Amino acid sequence: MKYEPIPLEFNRLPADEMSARAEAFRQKMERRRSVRYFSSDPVDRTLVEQAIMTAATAPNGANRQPWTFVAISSPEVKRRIRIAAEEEEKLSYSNRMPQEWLDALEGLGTDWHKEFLEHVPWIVVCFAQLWEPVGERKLKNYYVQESCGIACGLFIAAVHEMGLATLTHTPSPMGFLGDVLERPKHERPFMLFPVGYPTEDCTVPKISKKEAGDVIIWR
Ligand code: IYR
Repeated sequence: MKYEPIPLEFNRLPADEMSARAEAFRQKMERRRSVRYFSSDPVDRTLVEQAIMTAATAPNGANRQPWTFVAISSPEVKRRIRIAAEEEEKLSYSNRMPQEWLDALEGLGTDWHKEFLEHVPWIVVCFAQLWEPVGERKLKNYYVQESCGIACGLFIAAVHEMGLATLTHTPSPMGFLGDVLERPKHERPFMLFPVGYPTEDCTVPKISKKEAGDVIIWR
């Protein structure tokens, strides 16, 4: 595939505006929190579409865009997802997760209960396309994990920017999502996002993020 080169639309900004935008965006992203208590207040479908289509701008391997996003508002489907996710999580928390992992999560207060999957107005599931069927052939995709990871990061930022909340939820194993959502064999569930408003009395753990000195090495 040969793509025609076209001029890049790029405007250099004045230095002071660059600093101001960098600071403002960082402050905005620092206010993002993973939310586990969602209101059932409705959220317009167009907002969900905007967040997904922002995700779909992600840089990705060979521009194959190896993702499908399933956006769920059906109460019946949300209920099926909750039941299946809680079944898996119950087994994980009681049998499958080693003590070291349980210890790492202890302070965050998570457990197998996932009521939010039923209460929240939307669940969005990102599926990763490992390959694409082209007639009889399987066309391999590249850097699928990285591509979907970047897309999901942009999705999270978009949801935050529009004034909604989400959570990266990866019930493990999550093969049931392919069955419940009737996805084809070449798509694997990658990440699940409840999307909505936090409840009025929503709390979040008082965690902190690493300082620049602990994150960056300059050379
Ligand atoms: N998937 C489980 C466990 C879990 C694992 C990690 I790593 C977290 O940061 C949080 C939860 C659950 O959703 O409860």
